[in-house]
Amino acid sequence: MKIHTPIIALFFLIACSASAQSFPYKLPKEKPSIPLSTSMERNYDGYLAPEPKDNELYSQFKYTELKGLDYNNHDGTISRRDPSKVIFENGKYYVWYTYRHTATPPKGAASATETIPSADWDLAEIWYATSKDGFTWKEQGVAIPRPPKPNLGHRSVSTADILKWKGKYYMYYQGFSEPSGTRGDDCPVLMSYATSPDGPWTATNKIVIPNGAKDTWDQYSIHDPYPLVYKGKIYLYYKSDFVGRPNLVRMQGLATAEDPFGPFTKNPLNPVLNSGHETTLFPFKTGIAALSIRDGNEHNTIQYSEDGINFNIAAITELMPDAAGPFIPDAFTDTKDGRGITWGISHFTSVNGWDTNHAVLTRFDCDLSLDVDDQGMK
Ligand code: AAL
Repeated sequence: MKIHTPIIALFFLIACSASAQSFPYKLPKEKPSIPLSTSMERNYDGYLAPEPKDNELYSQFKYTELKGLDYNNHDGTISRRDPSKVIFENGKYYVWYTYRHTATPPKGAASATETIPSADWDLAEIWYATSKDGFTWKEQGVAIPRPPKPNLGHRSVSTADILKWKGKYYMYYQGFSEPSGTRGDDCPVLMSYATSPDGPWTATNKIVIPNGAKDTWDQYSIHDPYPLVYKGKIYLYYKSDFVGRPNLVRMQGLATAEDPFGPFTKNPLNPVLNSGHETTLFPFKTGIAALSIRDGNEHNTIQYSEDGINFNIAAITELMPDAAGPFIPDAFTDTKDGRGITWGISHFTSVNGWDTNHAVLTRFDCDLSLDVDDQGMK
């Protein structure tokens, strides 16, 4: 084959320029002006800091068993799960949670009776505990009981979260009027209010966040209500399930209100988070950060949005706290400089899914605070 000298020269030139354009040995901090692969473009243009240690929203999670709560030797008859945020009032920490104490562990919807639970959160009440140090807790008993039939929630009340607004306390929670699992995990959100975190709580016995219209993403369930105060309003995040079992796709929406009794307006861009299961969010700098924990393409991420609506992945992590209820000192202060979180209460379930026999509350610690350095020191 005859090769012309000018063609050889051209190959030589291309080879030289390619090696001149290779990535240098030391990874540049700024995006270098050379052609980049999609992956390296993302490394500079994406939302993630190049290294977790440089990323304020990166953390790993440490777990510590709580002291003071009895589980009947973990025989499945006592369960505590889905903790609320932790708040600090009257010189102590408070947490609310789903409490089930039944004669048997859950047996599925087909076997459910007035006394046999279908699911771990069936035949449950909302109980609370207090603590001086966040490790040893004293169970205080029921905060919100199941109301008598035919009130909404007479079958089970579960998965509560707390709002403090103008000096009063508002509890949002799931209210089941049939055993969970009968069709799906269907329920609306109810609300009770009190002038003290110790109660007594008054139930409104009304749906406060209604299900979506037929054929919309949140038509069947509104789960995991999670209120924060942001931009002068109540920003209440929630989870719903597309389609229905066995093909649930879980995403999270936002509903806002100017009054704890509502009306709540669902955000037109819902769902605002395409992943996660239970809701865990907190004010961070001028925006809102979210833990996207168990389900979806973006599970195991920590996300950030400047407006509480448009979230981007800020960090990828692992072993995240299920159903985390963090202690958020500025959850209700309408801060414009959110400081983040360092600990909270989450749960471990004995088996994932409907078959969960029982769940236990645990403490988690993390470094998602702007007030601690990488070693967790102030
Ligand atoms: C939890 C939460 C809701 C569901 C069930 C109990 O993890 O998402 O509360 O209804 O599972």
